[in-house]
Amino acid sequence: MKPGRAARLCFLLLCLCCAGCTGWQSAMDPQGPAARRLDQLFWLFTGTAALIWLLVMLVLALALLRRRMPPEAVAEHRSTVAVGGAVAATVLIITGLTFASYLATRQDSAGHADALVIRVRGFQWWWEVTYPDAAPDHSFLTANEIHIPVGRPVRIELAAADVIHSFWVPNLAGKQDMIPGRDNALTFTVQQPGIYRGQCAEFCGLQHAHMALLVVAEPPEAFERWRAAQLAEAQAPRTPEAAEGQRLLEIKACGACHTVRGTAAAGTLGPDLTHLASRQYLAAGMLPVTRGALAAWIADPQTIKPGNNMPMVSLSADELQALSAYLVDLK
Ligand code: HEC
Ligand SMILES: [Cu+2]
Repeated sequence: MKPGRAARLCFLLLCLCCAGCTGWQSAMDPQGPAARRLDQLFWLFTGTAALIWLLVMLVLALALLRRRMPPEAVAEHRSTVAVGGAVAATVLIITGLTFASYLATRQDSAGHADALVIRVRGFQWWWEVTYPDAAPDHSFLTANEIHIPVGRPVRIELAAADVIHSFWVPNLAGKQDMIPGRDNALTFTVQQPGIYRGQCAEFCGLQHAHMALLVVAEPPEAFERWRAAQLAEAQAPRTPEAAEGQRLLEIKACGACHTVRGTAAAGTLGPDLTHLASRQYLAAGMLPVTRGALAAWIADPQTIKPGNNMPMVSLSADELQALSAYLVDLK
């Protein structure tokens, strides 16, 4: 290996270790029973494999030390016993590990009577999040950021709009694929309030690496406040500039792809923008939600996230200012 490549490999390993230890998007820092079961499974597999490796090395070393062969008959008898024993041990160990992984993951797709149901649909390259409710005026849509109450099971129903994606929030649960035409689900409970980062885990095209999401786990009261705020229609413009922004959003192409509840914009090809500014990031983790970032994104989404499905809409500088003034107020 060339020294440059070795250095890069070391750097990568170091980064992985840091990410693992700090717990930022790490399966090694479980924050709920589902993730903890997987973490234990990981150590069970690693421990078993390490033990077997040590054992094999030991036997190999012994064999190398005792080079001189015993008489033929004895050797044959011994090796039959050894091979038979090794086969039996292999079958036992593999059966045990298979059973352990069944136990660890069987509850991931189980239903819970009191689970909070959230629907997540993968798009190239963002996440549509629906909070369904029996009363239609109590269900709402958002994108890329999922709020959940701590201590209550959450059932995420997964679907895909275009290609196969995979929902993965390493600190909270295992991966689950999102497959067009097939309904998958993932159930987990989070015990610690916090913000957990997730990532699409199935290569889904050009911007797969920029398809992140956040899970915000908060105390039940904070979650209910958030839900009530999301249910409301969009904040009405407070300045003439913002009012102009709303008008532009409705008459330009934006409204054909985006919904802002309470306005004429009702498209469904892009993220719902009704409470855009209540979220932390734009474009699935790419930019923070600030007025500057909004203007940059709208002015040229294809330079920031090449190949994504939002086209550049031709706008004057004033129009761009008005749109960003309007959007940054959609709390
Ligand atoms: C052809 C459909 C289409 C049109 C037209 C369109 N967008 Fe988008 N927009 C998208 C898609 C798709 C995304 C998600 C991109 C991604 O993250 O990969 C997006 C993302 C966004 C976001 C980030 C939202 C988030 O939660 O991450 C904003 C803000 C936005 N668009 C505003 C606008 C504005 C303003 C206009 C009009 C000038 C507009 N869009 C026109 C499809 C469109
Ligand atoms: Cu992907």
